Amino acid sequence: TKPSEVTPAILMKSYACQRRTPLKHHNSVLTDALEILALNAEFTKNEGRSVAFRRAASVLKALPRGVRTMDDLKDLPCLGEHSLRVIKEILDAGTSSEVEWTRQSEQFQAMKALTGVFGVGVRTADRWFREGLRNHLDLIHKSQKLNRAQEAGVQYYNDLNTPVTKKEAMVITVIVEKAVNDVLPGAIITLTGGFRRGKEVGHDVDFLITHPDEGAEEKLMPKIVNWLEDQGLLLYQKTTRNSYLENKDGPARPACNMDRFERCFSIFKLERSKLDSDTRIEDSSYNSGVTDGTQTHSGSTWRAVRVDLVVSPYSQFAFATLGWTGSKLFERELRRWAGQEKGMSLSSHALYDSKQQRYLPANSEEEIFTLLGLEYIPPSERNA
Ligand code: 8DG
Ligand code: MN
Ligand code: MN
Repeated sequence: TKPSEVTPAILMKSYACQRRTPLKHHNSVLTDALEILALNAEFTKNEGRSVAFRRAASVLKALPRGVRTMDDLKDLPCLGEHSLRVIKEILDAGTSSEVEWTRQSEQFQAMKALTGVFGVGVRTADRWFREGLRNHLDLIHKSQKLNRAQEAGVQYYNDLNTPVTKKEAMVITVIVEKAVNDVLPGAIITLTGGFRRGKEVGHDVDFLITHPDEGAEEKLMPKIVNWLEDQGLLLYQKTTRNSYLENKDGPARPACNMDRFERCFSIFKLERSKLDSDTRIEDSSYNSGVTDGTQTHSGSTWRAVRVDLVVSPYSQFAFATLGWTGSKLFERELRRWAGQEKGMSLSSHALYDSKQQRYLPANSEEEIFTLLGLEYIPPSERNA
């Protein structure tokens, strides 16, 4: 081989937050496979294994070209023995027997179907699976006892499993902006989550709300919820009040990535007439009425959409924005970087420096990256 034909080695940093990961990449056959195994590990409560597969997939997403031979993977971080074995099988044979077996397995399919119901987590799904339930219809037919969230999850199952389009997200943004500005003029509304990262579709629409006057945002959520409810825009909502206290909670990293902001997990009733006629989906599955007993309404004038609303004090807004933009792996890696490499602890509320024993304030995401000693990665490249 002439020197000019040698592909240059790729310098791949080992933390996802040190890398740029675009939405569209060149290795989706491989990453889809690894993410099936990650999901299955999650379903079987094997968190370590799940993260390992997700990190491996994420490295492949950051590659500038498609992997064709095992040689292309030389010197790449985060690729464990198991992931390499799966990749090799796919490169050699087109598919991985382990992935295909997993995909077909009764447990995987049932767990996927059951956790696909709003309000159902892995723990509940696992219990139901062991009780013989296999999908959302079994929840109705076997008259399973459900909480309020799960009731809504079953009722709006089809809509909630229909991806939310960017168009729909924009319509909901206009509604949320109107609601928030009506109850608190001067408030700032930011679209976060996958849509901020440039995704074309999402499973929900995420918003972060703040106000430049610190304190003005207190108890804001019930007012927003009342406004929305008065307009008949909410099919379901559960509001949780702010429980963050800097001194009480201390710098310790929370056990899970749940933060303590005032928040509302909701289901919006989105009028289809609010969408432009050219984007109207004429598909008959789109709210076409009762087909399997889960949707109680008929006709196609509206659909259910999951919306997450979060209210942050202005002083925590940069941290909240960074924390709610995702991706989930990117967030996880940011926290791991902060802890393991910087002796700091990062949350959606604050950054604490353990050496200096003080909080490091920041007014923008850029400042937080700088405080962490990281190159700034824009939202569209946080699709780790
Ligand atoms: P998607 O909705 O299109 O599927 O993707 P997403 O927007 O990236 O996922 P998401 O589940 O809506 O989560 C958005 C971000 O919010 C994610 O990076 C993690 C962050 N987040 C927190 N706290 C919490 C929390 O308590 N629950 C959830 N689900 N997400 C949280 O910072
Ligand atoms: Mn989202
Ligand atoms: Mn969300």
